[in-house]
Amino acid sequence: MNAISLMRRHLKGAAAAALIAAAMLPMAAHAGPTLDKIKERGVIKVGVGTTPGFFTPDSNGRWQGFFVDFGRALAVTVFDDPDKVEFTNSSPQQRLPALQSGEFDILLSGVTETITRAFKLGFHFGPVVFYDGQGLLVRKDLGVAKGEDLDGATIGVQSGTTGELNIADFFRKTGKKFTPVTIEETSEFTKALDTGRVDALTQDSTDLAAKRTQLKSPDDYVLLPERLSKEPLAPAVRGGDDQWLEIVNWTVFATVQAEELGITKDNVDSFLTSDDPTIKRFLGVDPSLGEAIGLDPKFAYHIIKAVGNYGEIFERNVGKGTTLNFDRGYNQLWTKGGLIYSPPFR
Ligand SMILES: N[C@@H](CCC(=O)N[C@@H](CS)C(=O)NCC(=O)O)C(=O)O
Repeated sequence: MNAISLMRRHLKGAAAAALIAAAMLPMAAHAGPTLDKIKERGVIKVGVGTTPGFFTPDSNGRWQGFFVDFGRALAVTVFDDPDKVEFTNSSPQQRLPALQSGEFDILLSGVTETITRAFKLGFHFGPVVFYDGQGLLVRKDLGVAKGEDLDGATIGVQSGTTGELNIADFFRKTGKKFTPVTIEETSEFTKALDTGRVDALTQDSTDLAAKRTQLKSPDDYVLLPERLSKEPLAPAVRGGDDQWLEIVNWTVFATVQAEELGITKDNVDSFLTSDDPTIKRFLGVDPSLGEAIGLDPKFAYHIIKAVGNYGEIFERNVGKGTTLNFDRGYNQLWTKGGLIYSPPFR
């Protein structure tokens, strides 16, 4: 028996009719505290790192990068303006407490979604935007081919990252010894390899690939192919504000759905006259979706127009033809063998 027929059985007349009517109303979209605060302030505050390709200011001081583009997409969803967003660098150690204390509305800084961060620390995560894994960047002259060969090595790890526990687990599991050097500052972390203070660095593999390009002699170092962990990197928000979390979720999904539909920054306008009901709903030509969720019905259209689809964001910042030259790998669409997937826009 469903909830409505149960209500009918136990309540009579007008009371039942009123309750049933209320149960069938769509959920009213009311503003949560984060969105209220953002609207009052006029800008979204985003905590980021400083890795080229992912988040880095250009020569004019304007932030660029893979995660930065999702911040701009969020600003489009909220303000229809990709510039109403303020990016601030914060170390991995500092950024979760800073999010908790309200200094940021969101972290787009390569935060790994873990159960400890969800339950013990009370954070919520949006969709995984980048599937990564922990790697090892080692001095070539050590002649090592895999992690286990680093027996007795000194390894740098950034404090406050998942890397700390992962590397300890790895050596415990393999029964080998290592000396950890825990470093908070990102510049010191990279320098530790340059100066020979450590034999290797461990961190998300994409971050290491980017940091390798910043070393004095990148060719003296190699990123081992092995991955020590799963690092699903996702937007992180404070727990307890469902509305803000859903805005983050559907902003990311809009970029994925666009790629799946073949909609790009350049061709999006040509889709406005499509007869396909899925495309009409997605782009807000049919406004019913936007009305139901309390957002501009054309929010997905504006996002694609401003930053492009997921694949464009990936390729522009870290893909083929960029310094990082990453393959899509797991970050390919599910229709092409990857893990990137959007729930339906309906
Ligand atoms: N994913 C790991 C590591 C996070 C992390 O350190 N991310 C990199 C970027 S992917 C970073 O912030 N590096 C330091 C920086 O960019 O300043 C975690 O959540 O603990």
